[in-house]
Amino acid sequence: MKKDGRYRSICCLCHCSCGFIAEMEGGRLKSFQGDPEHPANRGYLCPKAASMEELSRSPDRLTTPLKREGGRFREISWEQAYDYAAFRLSKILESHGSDSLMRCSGAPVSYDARDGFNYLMRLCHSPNATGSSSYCMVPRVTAFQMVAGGKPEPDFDHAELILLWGSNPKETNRMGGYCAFDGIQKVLNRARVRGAQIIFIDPIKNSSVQPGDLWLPIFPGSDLALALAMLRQIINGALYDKAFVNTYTVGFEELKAHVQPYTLEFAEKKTGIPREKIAWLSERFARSPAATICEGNGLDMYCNTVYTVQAIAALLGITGRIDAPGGVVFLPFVPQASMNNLSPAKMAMKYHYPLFRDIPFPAVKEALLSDAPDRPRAMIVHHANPVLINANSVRTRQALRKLEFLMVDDIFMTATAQEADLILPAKTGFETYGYKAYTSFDRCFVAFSQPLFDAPGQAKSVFEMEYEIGKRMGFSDQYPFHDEISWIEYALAPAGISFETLQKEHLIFFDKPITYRKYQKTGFQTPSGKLELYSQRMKSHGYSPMPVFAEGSGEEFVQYAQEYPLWITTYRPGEFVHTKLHNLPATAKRHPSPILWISPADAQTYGIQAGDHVTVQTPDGEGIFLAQLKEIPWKNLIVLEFGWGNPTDQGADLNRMTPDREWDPISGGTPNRLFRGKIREVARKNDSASIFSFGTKR
Ligand SMILES: Nc1nc2c(c(=O)[nH]1)N[C@H]1C(S)=C(S)[C@@H](COP(=O)(O)OP(=O)(O)OC[C@H]3O[C@@H](n4cnc5c(=O)[nH]c(N)nc54)[C@H](O)[C@@H]3O)O[C@H]1N2
Ligand SMILES: Nc1nc2c(c(=O)[nH]1)N[C@H]1C(S)=C(S)[C@@H](COP(=O)(O)OP(=O)(O)OC[C@H]3O[C@@H](n4cnc5c(=O)[nH]c(N)nc54)[C@H](O)[C@@H]3O)O[C@H]1N2
Ligand code: SF4
Ligand SMILES: [Mo]
Repeated sequence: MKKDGRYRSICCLCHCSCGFIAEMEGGRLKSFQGDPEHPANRGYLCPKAASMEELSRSPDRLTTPLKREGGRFREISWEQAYDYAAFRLSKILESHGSDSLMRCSGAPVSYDARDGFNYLMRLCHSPNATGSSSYCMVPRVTAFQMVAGGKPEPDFDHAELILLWGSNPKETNRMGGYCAFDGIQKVLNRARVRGAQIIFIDPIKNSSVQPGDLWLPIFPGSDLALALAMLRQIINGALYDKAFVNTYTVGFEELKAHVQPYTLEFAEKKTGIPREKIAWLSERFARSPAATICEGNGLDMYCNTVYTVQAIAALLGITGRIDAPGGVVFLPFVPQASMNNLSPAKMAMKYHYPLFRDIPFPAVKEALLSDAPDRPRAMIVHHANPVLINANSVRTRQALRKLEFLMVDDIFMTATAQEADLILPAKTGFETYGYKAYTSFDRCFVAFSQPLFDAPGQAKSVFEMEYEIGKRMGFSDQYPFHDEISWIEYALAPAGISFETLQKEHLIFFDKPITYRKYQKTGFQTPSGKLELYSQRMKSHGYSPMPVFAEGSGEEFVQYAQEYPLWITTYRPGEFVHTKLHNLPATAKRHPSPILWISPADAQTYGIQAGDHVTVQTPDGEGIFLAQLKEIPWKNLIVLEFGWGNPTDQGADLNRMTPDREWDPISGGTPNRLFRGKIREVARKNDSASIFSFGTKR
């Protein structure tokens, strides 16, 4: 039990890793506040932080290892669990080789999530990684890597024009976790006070839009048309940075010829943005003395994500804004030990997605369902919920059942854990030691996190589980850590930070000031050393070297248009993080059910009132959602909420309804954000209809 007193730590509920100060009394959390000295949030905490103690004390927590036996889970001891895991994994490796093992991880919200079971993969000679990367950030990183050799981050503090392109930082705080010194909320307000213009490119007026900002509504998944038309306007209007383009880019002439078909008329038709507005935006962006683009997750989860962001990177490129003040900048990072240093090129199945860092989960799924010879036979799911987060959860479940061994470590019984052969109960970041390294426009820094609460039951740190299983597989001499403290020591050794120093200092800053225009000395980290507006790398792997227009939803929608008149896109509410927190009283009270947003005009057409329970059907499945009216500038476009569907909540699993037949050819991401559907049933409170409850019909 924690002694009474004040403790500094970091919140592990989302990527932002905000600093907070807790006051503990009698082993309970007496009060907590944002840490005013922590540069990622400067005292700000979002409402989710109020769930930290509930998370630790939830009666839903997994408290003991569970083994599947005859279709049921049986409680077993840790010794039995370690022996069983080691035996199954060793056997499968022996029979099928190192490629038969795969690690599936979720969004790297904490470094426990990033690193757990990764060293074991290395010791098993398996670089096979899958998870949520095809939906989250990595497609964008891949696109920037092709053009610029890395992922630069927006220099908000020096920008005169900020395009928030598919990004909703008020709800998601996304940039707080990556690079905004003082936290994104303060950074954007600073920009507004300074007189910078903020433009949101977004299908809906998201909650980050403030009075004075401009919102440009765009049809979901059509951003590629906008970016291509902007490239054409800027190139044809000679508004690009000629000196920069001449010296530091390759492929400009090819790009110029390539974008000619992408006229304003074309873009207007695809995006719904009037042509004059697109012309204005192109000129406004090109002529701005310092313009930046913060591309968000709103661009991921379409069939055209990588090409879209490749076009956005080209926009930043031809206007000379990459690594320039007020543009997007390559930031230094705290050096850390890599857990799995095996070459991703060696991954089994890698040849299908040669430019992508991981193996896209949809591809893993198809390999399993088709009994492909290079499919994985054993999977370790760590800190992830692949059943609920991938398109078509029915087929995801079927695929996981094809594995010879599925091991899941989690804190709750999730939709994925239900499929496991072995479930290991994990400690949360509020119950273990941990750390986070941050980059920012001021300096990089590392923050310490420490246990506040006792873990429930027998829950353990993932690093202890990993070591104990590794030891039984014969790797004890090769492990550089055996618990979370030795893991921190190992991970931070390259930075010269010991556990003891970190514990004492809590925040350690690195004097690595950011620098601009590094390319003048070192070139860009691309094969040509220049910005690649024409990517030979993409061409050599059979892709188009320049972004070609493709529909965000893929092509199959044509087939369904008649029977399913609605377009559906999805959103995530600020109260939750993906499939997490729905079962905790504080969040559940504020947001008790999955929401459907519909425009007043469509609501009238379909006879829907706010508060109705609406069954929405797609070609793949259906779910029940609570109707709310919302300003949506398109006819027949509705918005559904993502994240429900665990056995611990009563909500509709949105990905029971999403299609997994088409995907982005480069990143493997399915169009989880754009698919066809129809209203099947509407129930009003006083109806006797049985659907006046939530849940997914299986
Ligand atoms: N349709 C649709 N699909 C989407 C999205 C969408 O917007 N719409 N969003 C996509 C995006 S951007 C992402 S990042 C993915 C998210 O994909 P995931 O990261 O796989 O989803 P999470 O719900 O965050 O799953 C994390 C799991 O870790 C568990 N967990 C929490 N804390 C701990 C801990 O301390 N230790 C361990 N071992 N486990 C813990 C949680 O209980 C949960 O089951 O979903 C993607 N899928
Ligand atoms: N509270 C909370 N915070 C989170 C998370 C969470 O689940 N909950 N998840 C974390 C994770 S893993 C991620 S990836 C980030 C995501 O954080 P962000 O990058 O901010 O992304 P989203 O909130 O998914 O979507 C941002 C905006 O994109 C818009 N959008 C949707 N489709 C399109 C489109 O086709 N074009 C354009 N231009 N815009 C579109 C949406 O309407 C939304 O307003 O948030 C992180 N922070
Ligand atoms: S933004 Fe994320 S890290 Fe910060 S307080 Fe909220 S949940 Fe915690
Ligand atoms: Mo994400």
